[in-house]
Amino acid sequence: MSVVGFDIGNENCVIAVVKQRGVDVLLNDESKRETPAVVCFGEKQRFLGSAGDASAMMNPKSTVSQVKRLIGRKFSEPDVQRDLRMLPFQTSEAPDGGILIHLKYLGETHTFTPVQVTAMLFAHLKDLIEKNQEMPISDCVIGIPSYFTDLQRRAYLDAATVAGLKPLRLMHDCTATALSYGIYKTDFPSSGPTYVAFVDIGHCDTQVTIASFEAGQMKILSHTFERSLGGRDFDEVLFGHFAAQFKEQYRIDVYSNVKASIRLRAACEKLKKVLSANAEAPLNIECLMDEKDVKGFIKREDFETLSSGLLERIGVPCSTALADAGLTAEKIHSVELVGSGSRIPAVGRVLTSVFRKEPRRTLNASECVARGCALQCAMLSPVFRVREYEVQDSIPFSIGFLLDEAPICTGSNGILFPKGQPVPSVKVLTFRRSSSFHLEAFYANPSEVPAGVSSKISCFKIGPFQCSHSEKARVKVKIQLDLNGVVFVESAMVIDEHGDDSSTRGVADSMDPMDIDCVTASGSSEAVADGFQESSSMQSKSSHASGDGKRDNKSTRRLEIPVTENIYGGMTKAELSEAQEKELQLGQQDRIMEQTKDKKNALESYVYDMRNKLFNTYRSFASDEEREGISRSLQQTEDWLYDDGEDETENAYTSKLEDLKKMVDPIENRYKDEEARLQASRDLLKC
Ligand code: ATP
Ligand code: K
Ligand code: MG
Repeated sequence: MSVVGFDIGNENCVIAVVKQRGVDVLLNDESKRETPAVVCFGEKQRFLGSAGDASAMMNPKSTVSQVKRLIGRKFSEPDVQRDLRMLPFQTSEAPDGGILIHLKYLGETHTFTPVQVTAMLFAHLKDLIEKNQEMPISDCVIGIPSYFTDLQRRAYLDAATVAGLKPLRLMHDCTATALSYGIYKTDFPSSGPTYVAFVDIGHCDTQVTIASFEAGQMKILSHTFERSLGGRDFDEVLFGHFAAQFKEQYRIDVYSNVKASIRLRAACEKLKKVLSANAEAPLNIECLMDEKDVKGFIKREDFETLSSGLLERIGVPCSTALADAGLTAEKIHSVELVGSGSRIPAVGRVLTSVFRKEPRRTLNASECVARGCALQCAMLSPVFRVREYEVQDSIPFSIGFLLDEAPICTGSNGILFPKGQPVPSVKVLTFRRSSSFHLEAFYANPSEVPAGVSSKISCFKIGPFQCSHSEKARVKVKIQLDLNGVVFVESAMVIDEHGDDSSTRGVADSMDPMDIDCVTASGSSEAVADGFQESSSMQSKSSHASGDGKRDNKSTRRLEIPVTENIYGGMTKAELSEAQEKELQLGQQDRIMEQTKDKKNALESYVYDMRNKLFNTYRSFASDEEREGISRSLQQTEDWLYDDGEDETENAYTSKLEDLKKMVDPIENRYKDEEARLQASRDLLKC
């Protein structure tokens, strides 16, 4: 059984696998440690990962990249619209407000959701691992940005499920990074916590996290982000610069030409990378547009001037992360810079000025997220034993609840899980109600969530139920913010009390006009109660705190009542299994095509191989007639391969091969018999 960590980036995916001796990053088919996050839909099959990237240019409109930008989001969000303008494939608004991707595949127009395309990437990575490890895998931990909304988290889980994976947890990218930093480090001072800032600059986003480390444990103090600021924005600066220059110099408008803009964008990304190591760099593209070759050149300092606005913006989430953690820059022991977008030298200068110390690059910038996820997976998996290490993560958004459309009475604006709340957490609310009611989860503070995100998360109908002994029943509702950072009503029950509860009820009613008895919180210890790890003392503590369980009076009966959830924009169970079915079909189609290619190659090499042998090794074992006949058939097969047989079924190639073999086998056998005879006589002589 393998345990696996995935980092699905906007540009690159990394797979880490835990082995007996540590964590390994898995190589893909091209022996690379990073696999492009690209799915290309061809005439006959899909091309995934590296193969997708290789076919992208031939088929730009049917190539999907940066799907992570789209998953779990609304088509109408201005940010989404901006991203879509840069992406060459066609999209439209789904009935639920989400995004649909339309493209040509198998010669027809097909429609896929971002969840489906993400599932394809997951399935591809799963395939790579299974081939490498020679066994099936399902348990995994997946890195996600801390700013992912509830819907995006659910969408990621759905995508993993469609691909046949079983995510043990979604883990914030920087928490995974912090884990891969902290768990190996044994020299933290015992005098108090060590504060470390992690800054991850990816292709599209920037995330900052401040973590506190002590021996055997780490705790996240703050997560901040700039969702739309990453390496790609630096490419765009160069792109804009050269597009304008070429317009003047060569009279070409790359914006008007899909292929030309894709090529210029790719060239600018390369140029940016060259500038990370060199003071200046050239840009040459042959036949970019209108049969014109273009040439350009830029100095690193000019690039930095052009990107000064972007560089400044990187400082913002850094300062906020300090403020949210309640720390000054002086308190930060070190700053760790990760994500390949951070390789731009000027980024280091910005961080130095915010944190008053030079950032370090202790971790492997492109692999630390996947490695941390793999470690977490090993910690959660019963199969592995990992050193005791406590990871306490938190969410960056305040989540509130509405009771039949009015904020529940918790002291502040209906907030049940404030920003910074540890994940996982459980809260138990007690309501006095006479009939079924609705609880609605919402983001309580619009300024915390990324711009354009709807505040509505999900709605839960509690009931129906009957109250037998009083006109209002006590209903206990258990609400989870789980390990994935997803919020939901876990269960609800009616507490049926016999006898003298009227006085307590009176008190509760008068204290609480919303008919809510109590709000009881428990931190990450609840997860222990829910069976993730050891520690039974915490379990009894939390059940005591929630006043739940056996402690109650003998005369109290509890009755579980139905909870119906409505996730705004999520997939239904039926849609999920339909997507699973579809993914299996697509995978099957790809496999058939791969096998067909293999069979065609086998036939082709047989033709060449036999032609060679027929006139050399086998020469004296065939009659002239036989040789001529076979030679003719080989030629006919070769001609067929380049003509009608260019694009045939697996069966067609197999049967052609069998036909040839029928002619050649007798000769091959004569040769083998003779070889055996010679060997036998050699052995005889030896004795
Ligand atoms: P995200 O985190 O946004 O989902 P990702 O994890 O795929 O994306 P990374 O692989 O961390 O992103 O970083 C990719 C970005 O890093 C790209 O924009 C790429 O151009 C940039 N990059 C890679 N190498 C260098 C370099 N040497 N100098 C500058 N930028 C680089
Ligand atoms: K990555
Ligand atoms: Mg990343």
